[in-house]
Amino acid sequence: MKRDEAIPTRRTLLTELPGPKSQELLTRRTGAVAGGVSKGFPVFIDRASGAILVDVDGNALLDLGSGIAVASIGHAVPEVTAAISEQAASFLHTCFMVTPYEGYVAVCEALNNLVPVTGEARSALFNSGAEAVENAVKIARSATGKQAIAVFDHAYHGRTNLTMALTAKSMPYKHRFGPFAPEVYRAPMSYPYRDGLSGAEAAAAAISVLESQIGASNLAAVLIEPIQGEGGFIVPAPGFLPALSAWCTANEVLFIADEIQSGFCRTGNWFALEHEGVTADLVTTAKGIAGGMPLAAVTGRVDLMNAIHEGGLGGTYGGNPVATAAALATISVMERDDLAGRAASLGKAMTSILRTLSEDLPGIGDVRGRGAMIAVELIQPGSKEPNPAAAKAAAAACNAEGVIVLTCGTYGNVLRLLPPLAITDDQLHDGLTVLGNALRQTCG
Ligand code: PLZ
Repeated sequence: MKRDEAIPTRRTLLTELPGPKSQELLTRRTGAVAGGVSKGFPVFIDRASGAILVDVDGNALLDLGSGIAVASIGHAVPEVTAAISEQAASFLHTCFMVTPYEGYVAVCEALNNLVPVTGEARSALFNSGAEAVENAVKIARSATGKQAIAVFDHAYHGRTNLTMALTAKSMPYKHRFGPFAPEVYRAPMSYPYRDGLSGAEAAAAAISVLESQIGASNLAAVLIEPIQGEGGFIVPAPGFLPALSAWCTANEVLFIADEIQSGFCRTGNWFALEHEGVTADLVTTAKGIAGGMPLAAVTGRVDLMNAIHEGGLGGTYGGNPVATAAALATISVMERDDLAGRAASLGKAMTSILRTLSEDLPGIGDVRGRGAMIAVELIQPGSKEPNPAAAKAAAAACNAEGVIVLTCGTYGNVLRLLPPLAITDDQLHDGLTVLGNALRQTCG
């Protein structure tokens, strides 16, 4: 496809998937790329716009994954690509720690206004989600003088050594990669579909583990995804997050929210914590923040962020000028187009179609999520036994039709939808029709 040819707005397949050019590239990939990197769906992408990805064979695919919740404002948004080009033409890098520039400061100002932190906030910028989580833990330990960190069942916080310890699932993230960082403890997560507990009951169970197995005087912070992402789009029962955060405050334990997947308009609010009126001492963000450029942040209480000795936080590339320019453009598009509102209405449409479908399909155990972060959990009919084979088959059936959907979950039995918030109503309905057919074939 020529560069100047318009990208279609509808899903259009010209070949079987993957097509011949993608297959050639797959062969090259096998000869060049480490086998440990996930293969996903091997269609090689040439260009993209909005919610459409065009592959090297000219197939127009519908993206319901946003590169794992990154391209939330849509692919190749002109305001963002223009900001990137302009910054690239000015300068690419100085290292903020060596000679600073305005973009870094402006992103921190925006974050301090937007992120639900308790009281006045300060921010620091990094490259990846895992790096932000590592830094939040460093800040919490240094500011409190305590070492233990509590995380939850089904949690995902990254793949570096400390964040592997924080992540719950062994295969594929931790398998054979130990030993892991010490002073990490795991508490039960509120998982309404599986534990049947109210938010207050689930919080009491978690708090009892924190008190008996760690003790507040040893516990620097409780780290939690307000809606778990990789773990299965688990939305805790109402009241769970407020009860945990209240216990943290009462016991001088920091409450850290990992909003890396749930943040930046994804759930129908700027941040998922807002659904329960909770604020946090420290919040990690990444993914949707910069429209596709690698950028991450820790935003937190000014007294905590400023408790760290000068030089204690940083890195060569953190808050790179091009990434910060992209973030500022991304945030202004989110504000201008009320993408949080759009996420809420996409969520209503997805939930109502999937709930209707689940009435006919006993293999759908649960439909859940908030805003444009919606999932179906697949089970063996008549039980709650996870059915990962059905999730894999349904995702493969969608992929074969040119609709990108992702799976997740501790048991691998959850199909998740993370469409770009720029998706049109027609595109969403097309994607849900394909998904509905796939689910009918695989979990009837
Ligand atoms: N915290 C809540 O969702 C990244 C991981 C995909 P990085 N999730 C996608 C994979 O298989 O590696 C994530 C997250 C939450 C932290 C992270 C880590 O963010 O930018 O991938 O390091």
